[in-house]
Amino acid sequence: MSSDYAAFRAALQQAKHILVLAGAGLSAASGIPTFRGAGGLWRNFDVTRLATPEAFKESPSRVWQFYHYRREVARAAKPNPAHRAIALLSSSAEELKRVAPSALTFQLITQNIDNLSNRALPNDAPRLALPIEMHGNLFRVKCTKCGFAEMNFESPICEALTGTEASFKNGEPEREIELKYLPKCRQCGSLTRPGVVWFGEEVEHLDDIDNKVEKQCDFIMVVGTSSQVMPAGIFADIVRNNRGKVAVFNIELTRADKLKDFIFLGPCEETLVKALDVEGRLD
Ligand code: BV8
Ligand code: ZN
Repeated sequence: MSSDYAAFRAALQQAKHILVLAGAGLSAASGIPTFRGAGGLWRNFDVTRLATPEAFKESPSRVWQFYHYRREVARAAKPNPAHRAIALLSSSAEELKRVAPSALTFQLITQNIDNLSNRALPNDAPRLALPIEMHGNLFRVKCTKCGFAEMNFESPICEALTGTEASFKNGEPEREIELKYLPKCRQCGSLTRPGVVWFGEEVEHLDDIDNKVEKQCDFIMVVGTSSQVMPAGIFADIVRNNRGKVAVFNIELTRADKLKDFIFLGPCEETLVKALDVEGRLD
């Protein structure tokens, strides 16, 4: 196991199919609270009362207030240098060639729903540069009846949610919002839900991810994730079992890190930028 940047870069020169698996730590420097670390989101809120289909069924009002709060936090946040380093290699063939001359593919798979990796991309980025958002996106809404889904960046997404983020910020008792005032489907008028993957729901793009992780990847960077949530938590092990290289970028050691080839302990907004040798190249 090494934390030697030169050795990392030398190994990256040989890589053909590169994956980045990102978690909440990628967005920490942008002010988005992580889940399990100090001040973590789940520490303050009971995940089962908020991020499950049962929670939404029991109280769509409470769950919508939770996601409205997180939409507003994400909207006010900005991509940080780690988002921009990944976006650069995802969208610029020459930048990718410079650090990984043998690379045929470079793909971000993110567990984050904050939309910051999309915002870090240049406006004219090719479709292939887009991240695989395996847990969905805060700014997507999905109809509970007809399945219609679309991106919705309105702030607030509906009048009744105005100012409710304060109750999450200051721990005030949440409001009880009547169903008829919650966000509605533009197509059929039924109740919509946040377009995210809740616990107990299947993650998105699983076939594509399985193919990339199982059959192709020979080099994975695991950035800012505690690797506690499945199935994302086992991708690095799969790549390792297929004799691929694994590099971890985290501020602390997580489970089974000893299996990894490279560990860079520190804030990924610094370590990842240095490892990918893109300092000074992020506009
Ligand atoms: C599924 C969207 C099956 C919503 C999320 C037992 C009981 C019940 C269920 C299970 C169980 N065991 C396993 C499961 C399955 C469950 C699961 O894994 N549970 C865990 C908690 C045990 N998984 C699921 O339910 C998944 N679905 O299994 O479906 C199925 C199959 C077929 C058909 C139907 C169903 C779905 C999981 C998706 C859940 N949705 N998010 C929302 O966000 O509200 S998960 C949520 O956790 C976020 O997406 C988050 O990204 C993700 C993972 O957490 P991390 O990203 O790792 O964040 P964390 O805070 O933990 O760690 C941050 C890390 O960053 C830390 O290590 C920290 O040190 C580091 N860091 C901090 N700052 C920095 C940094 N690193 C570098 N630089 C920094 N600056
Ligand atoms: Zn509908």
